[in-house]
Amino acid sequence: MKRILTIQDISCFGKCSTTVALPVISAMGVETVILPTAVLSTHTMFKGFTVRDLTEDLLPICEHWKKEGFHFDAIYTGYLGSAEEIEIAKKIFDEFGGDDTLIFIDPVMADNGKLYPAFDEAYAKLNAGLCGKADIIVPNITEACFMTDTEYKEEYDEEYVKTLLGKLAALGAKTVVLTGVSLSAGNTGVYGYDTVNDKYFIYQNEHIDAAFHGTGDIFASVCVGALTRGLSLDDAFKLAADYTKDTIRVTLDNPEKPWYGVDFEATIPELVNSLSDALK
Ligand code: PXL
Repeated sequence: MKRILTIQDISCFGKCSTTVALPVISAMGVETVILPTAVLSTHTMFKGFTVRDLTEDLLPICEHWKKEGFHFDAIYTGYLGSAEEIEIAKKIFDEFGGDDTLIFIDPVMADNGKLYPAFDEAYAKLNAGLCGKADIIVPNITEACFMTDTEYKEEYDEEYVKTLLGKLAALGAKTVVLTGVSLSAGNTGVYGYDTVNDKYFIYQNEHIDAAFHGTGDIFASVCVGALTRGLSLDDAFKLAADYTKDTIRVTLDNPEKPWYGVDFEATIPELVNSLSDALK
């Protein structure tokens, strides 16, 4: 069985980061090892959350793993709480990375033109440095703008997207993928650039006009799970985009409308079926 290490926080309540990655990647038939960067009572979109920072535990945990000789087929980082944790993530890539370990980074820090409460522009630049070490990065347009000093636009054309992809590629990652890219009214999806094969790829599906927290984490978890199972970039991004969209649709049908996270638990069987079809 393949094995992914995911490095991100545990938000005890709120369905995001580790509490999404662990069940989703496990359901995709991949062993999921977690390295929690912090424990929060909820994610940071709630008011008054508590945080227990785990920065000083990260390297000792990894040293133990190194002694045990553990190997990871992929390392997936999401929300990292601080500049120091970005530096530690780099060390972990150096220790456990290699030709047979996919480094997948979702530089979680911003959305809708704004940084999340815990972050500033200096943090965004450090994240850009981390992204340079990746095989694949999956920022949204806001994150890409903060990392590349580009003006954020709500309305844009394909030229703007390609320019952003070029600037992201210049950071050093092998494949750069922008998420939440809408190229026509009513549609949204991904637009990627594979620098190794000098190839663009696009996948668009229906845009559902609703904002739920944690959808980026769902999307990234499915991508890294699918790539680790051996799907192509095109197939992995299609699976992730479709699953995320279907999960938002199902969540909208929930009369409780849980804004803090989507009902991915209800759509996991569909994910498992779609993955096994894609693997045929
Ligand atoms: O979903 C991304 C995320 C992960 N972890 C924490 C967050 C957020 C987004 O706000 O606050 C703690």
